[in-house]
Amino acid sequence: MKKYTVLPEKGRLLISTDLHGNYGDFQTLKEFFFCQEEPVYWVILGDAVHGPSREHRKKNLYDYSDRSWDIVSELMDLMAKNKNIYYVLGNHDHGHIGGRTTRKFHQDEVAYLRSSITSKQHLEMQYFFQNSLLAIVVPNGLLLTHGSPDDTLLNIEDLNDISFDPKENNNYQNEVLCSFLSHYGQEEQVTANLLKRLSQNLNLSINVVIHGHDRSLDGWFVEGNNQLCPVIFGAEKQNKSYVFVDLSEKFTEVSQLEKYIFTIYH
Ligand SMILES: [Mn+2]
Repeated sequence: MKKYTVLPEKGRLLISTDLHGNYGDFQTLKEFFFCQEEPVYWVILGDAVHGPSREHRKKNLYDYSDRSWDIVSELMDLMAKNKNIYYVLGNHDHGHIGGRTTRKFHQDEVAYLRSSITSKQHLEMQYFFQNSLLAIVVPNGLLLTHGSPDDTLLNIEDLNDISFDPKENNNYQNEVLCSFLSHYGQEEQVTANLLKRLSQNLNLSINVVIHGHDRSLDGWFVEGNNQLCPVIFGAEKQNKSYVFVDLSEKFTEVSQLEKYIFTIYH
């Protein structure tokens, strides 16, 4: 099944990362997206689900109620109507379709969410995650992923043979899956190796990884001079950030992206 796609070369692109059940942030992004002129695309880089428990809500950064299901349910509706919205799987999402369960806010976040919705809703959620992607290539020079992958992947076409169920994969496929879903910032040379290989595969010049999976109170950070992580979940409210770029502008280095990082609440 298709696990990556290549976006068009014209229009604009909104890139947002981890929501972790924060419906207010989702709503704000949605309003921004739907007031843009066409053509406009929206890539959501995973971990829509798993919000704070009651106990964690006492802490400032996590003062919102967990509306994981509402977000997934609405995304399913939006994506059925609008083919310009793309969802990339995160490691928290993966827990619902064969990946390892996560324990950030609950002992077993997968079991907790499953028990808080009906079995029909959970099946719909699993179907949604099963049909999500591992990576999106933007011809203007970007690779969009949840984690920041290492250079294990030998050919971008190999992504399409990977199953989200680790039991169906060989060791190489599981290493790639793990690196796309769960790895943090890479050394510059490791990311450069991966991007060089993918550029050759695709006959494009891909120079920067934009990923989620990590947090920063400041709202975004750069690693290895070729990776950018815009942060919503785990950023101070006034710093929560997304990226909004023109698909016709080429990006050869991460610093060119800085002027396209915007705060959600401005
Ligand atoms: Mn994650």
